[in-house]
Amino acid sequence: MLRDCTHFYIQFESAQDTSRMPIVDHATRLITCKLVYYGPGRSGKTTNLSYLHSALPSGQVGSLTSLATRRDRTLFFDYLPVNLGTVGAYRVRFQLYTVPGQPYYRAIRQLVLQGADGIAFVADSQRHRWEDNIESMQDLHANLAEHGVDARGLPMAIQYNKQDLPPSLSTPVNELSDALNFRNVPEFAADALNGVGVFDTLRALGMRVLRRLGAAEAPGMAA
Ligand SMILES: Nc1nc2c(ncn2[C@@H]2O[C@H](COP(=O)(O)OP(=O)(O)O)[C@@H](O)[C@H]2O)c(=O)[nH]1
Ligand SMILES: [Mg+2]
Repeated sequence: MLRDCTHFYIQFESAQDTSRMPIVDHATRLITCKLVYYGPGRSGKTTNLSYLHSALPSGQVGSLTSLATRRDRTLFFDYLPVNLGTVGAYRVRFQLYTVPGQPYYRAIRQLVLQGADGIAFVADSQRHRWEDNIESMQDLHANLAEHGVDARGLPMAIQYNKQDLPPSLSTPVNELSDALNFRNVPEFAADALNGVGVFDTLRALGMRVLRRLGAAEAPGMAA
């Protein structure tokens, strides 16, 4: 996973806008990036983290922490730390968070979003969730704006989850893309329950975040 990162070298000095940059600890040679899985309630954000937790070797992944409300199983957020290789002499750790998608948890989404280095937007491909996806994308942009963050500068990947469902129940990727991917960011069809598209989404987002950190492709090496 993210073995490609070795194809990058880092120019820390060139990093701009340090307020939102991943944490680079030169003493321990560790880069820590915060990635937030965003999207409407029940789109499959927790399922992404669960899959990563079960599929990655224990040396690469920590425990999956979930904070749930008492009355129902709605999650406040999930947290999963993942170590995915090295960039040059630096180890890279991604801290993955999910937000609760339900509209009334806006304050929690605001908190979880704080300091995010990248966003994985998990859309629910089920036809009846069309409006919820669009509302959640608008909510994301509004919440980022409240943090003073211009969404256009923030690395993002979009995942069209539940594409395993039959066409009668799910919207095709191209239609979802037209409605949601106006920034033309990396996008992936997914069936997170079975892991399809899960690593692709994380890898694409991770690469974007590391690039933004000041990483540049080493001459002559493929991305
Ligand atoms: N068919 C199908 N169901 C999924 C997929 N991903 C998640 N689900 C189901 O969707 C529901 C909500 O998933 P969850 O990860 O809890 O959503 P969250 O609210 O975004 O964290 C659960 O019942 C999952 O089993 C998928 O790719 N395909
Ligand atoms: Mg969840």
